Amino acid sequence: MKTIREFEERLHKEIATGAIAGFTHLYAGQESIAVGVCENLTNDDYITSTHRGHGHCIAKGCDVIGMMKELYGRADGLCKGKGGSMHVADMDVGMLGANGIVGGGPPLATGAALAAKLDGKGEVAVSFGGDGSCNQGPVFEAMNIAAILKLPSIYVYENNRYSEHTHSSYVIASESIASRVEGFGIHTVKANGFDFFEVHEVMKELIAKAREGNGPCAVEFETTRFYGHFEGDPQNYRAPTELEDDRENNDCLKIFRSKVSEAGLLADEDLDNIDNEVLALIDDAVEQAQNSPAPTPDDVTTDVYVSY
Ligand SMILES: Cc1ncc(C[n+]2csc(CCOP(=O)(O)OP(=O)(O)O)c2C)c(N)n1
Ligand SMILES: [Mg+2]
Repeated sequence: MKTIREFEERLHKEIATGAIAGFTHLYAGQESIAVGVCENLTNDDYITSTHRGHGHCIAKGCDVIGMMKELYGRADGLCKGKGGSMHVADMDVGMLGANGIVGGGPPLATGAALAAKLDGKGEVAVSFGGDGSCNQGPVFEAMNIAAILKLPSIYVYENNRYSEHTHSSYVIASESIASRVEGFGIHTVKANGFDFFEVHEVMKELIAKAREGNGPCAVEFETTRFYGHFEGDPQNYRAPTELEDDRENNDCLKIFRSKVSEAGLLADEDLDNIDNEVLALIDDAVEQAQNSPAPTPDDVTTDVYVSY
């Protein structure tokens, strides 16, 4: 969670210098969801992600330095600098891709779940999606076929209140996302996404059920994003104290720290050591990314088609 937070906090600064090209959507504030989900998965399980995908990639095990290089568009980035923020992928760890198409992930995860079912080894596929993506038609088609075929797919909704600049209460025509998904006969849970332990427990049960062949399930997590929809968004659609309040009371890292400290699971010193290790890793990632080579003009025509 701390690695994701620092990756994003650092990007917030580096993007402002103009060093990173393209559109970037930061995941800070939502870390407990990516990590609480992916801690229950192995490299053989699949995830699909969104335009706000850095957290999902890191939680699934993508190399952080390779990711930073990718965002800088470098030739030795995780996708050779050809993907950038919205298209980070790493098949070796089951990360099937961040995705610029809102609602693009659930159909891909459903396909991966079909492959997993045919494989018969108990793998599952998880799609991450925002509140806005629940209004996309392909999402419903995917859920319907997953329910019909009893696929091991899990649809995770991160309801961070906004789709771009529009509040979810204004555009979601049902009591909740969860109640809508239930319409497909899919077992659905609503949970607190600010608390890593709650996310982890809820997902542990849902993923185990999917692995055992009980068909798809879904979960709607309440969460918040600490930055704008995209970097540069002035966020004048949010209430004046909303962000301060979230940083004070709904920060999943603060909640994690206070829970593990109160339970005597980790000492302050251990947590500080993790923080320092993460800061050093992110410093190293930025330095390496800044000093890595850019792709050459010849690289433009490679990786365009799959070679057989
Ligand atoms: C099919 C499609 N429609 C519209 C967009 C433009 N768009 C990009 S992000 C976004 C909002 C998505 O909101 P949500 O799903 O809640 O995710 P969040 O940004 O909150 O993480 C929209 C409408 C898009 N990328 N793809
Ligand atoms: Mg949203």
